Amino acid sequence: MKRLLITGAGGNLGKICREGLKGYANVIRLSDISPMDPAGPNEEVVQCDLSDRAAVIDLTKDIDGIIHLGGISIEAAFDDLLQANLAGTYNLYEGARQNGVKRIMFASSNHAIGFHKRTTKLDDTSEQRPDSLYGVTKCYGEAMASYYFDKFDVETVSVRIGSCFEKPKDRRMLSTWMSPRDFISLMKAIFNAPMTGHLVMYGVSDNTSKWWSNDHADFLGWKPQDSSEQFRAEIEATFPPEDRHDPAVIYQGGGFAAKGHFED
Ligand code: NAI
Ligand code: 15L
Repeated sequence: MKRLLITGAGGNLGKICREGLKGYANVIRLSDISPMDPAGPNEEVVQCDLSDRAAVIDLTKDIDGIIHLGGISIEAAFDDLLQANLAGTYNLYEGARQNGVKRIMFASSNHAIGFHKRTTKLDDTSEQRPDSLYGVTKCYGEAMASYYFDKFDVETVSVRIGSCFEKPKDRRMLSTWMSPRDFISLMKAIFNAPMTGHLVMYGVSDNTSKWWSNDHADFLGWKPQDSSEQFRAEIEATFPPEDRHDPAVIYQGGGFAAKGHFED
């Protein structure tokens, strides 16, 4: 990997990547709409709004691979999602096409499939069932990735990330948790793979309780090292047992599925 672009570099996963991928590429270009720490060795820092097409075309020049994390990461008003997640993702793919970028990691989300029940085991072929407008933007991103591969040969791994934080924050995350360490090893596996085409997979650690089977992890040769089990006793002592009639417990997307329309 010579030149890697990370969008959303100022956010939670962006900071994890900035630290965890130091030295992985000759140059890492870090971009966000918000100010970031100044560039260190082998880094470039470029503040850019993903909804500004001309700026994004410039941002993607002289780049081999992109980790696309930038955008709104929770449920939000449609007009905001429209700019950051819909226009932003289109602009990024156009930049990639025009500038010959070979491969993208698209940060999709479990909220693209969040209206499946927890009792249904999913795989990469399962139907998209978004649980929020935010989830709809992730389905759109996956479709954009598929289209840009089929028509223009820009490869993407769309990773339906579960919950990537230092540790699980509630009982649901015992199933959806992904450790930062596993996230970084997955980023390397994605860009080290000889070919990917467009593939969909789940970003989840080796938790005992999981709702997703992940054949494409094997294809990439990626094996998660961590498991949420180390946090189970603490989480179960902190949070009361779940009510199995609660929609936030029935559906994989949890609170995203249970909440009403954001703008009502
Ligand atoms: P975050 O909200 O901490 O980071 C997103 C970054 O994108 C922020 O720094 C924000 O300033 C930037 N951004 C927002 N609008 C922008 C725009 N118009 N132009 C440029 N930059 C913009 O989110 P986090 O947790 O780091 O997630 C990163 C990505 O991974 C997001 O796309 C999110 O949807 C996805 N994801 C994250 C999960 C997690 O567990 N952290 C789970 C599933 C998906
Ligand atoms: C996501 O897509 C969000 O970006 C993140 O903040 C968490 O809410 C995560 O899903 C989750 O489902 O835990």
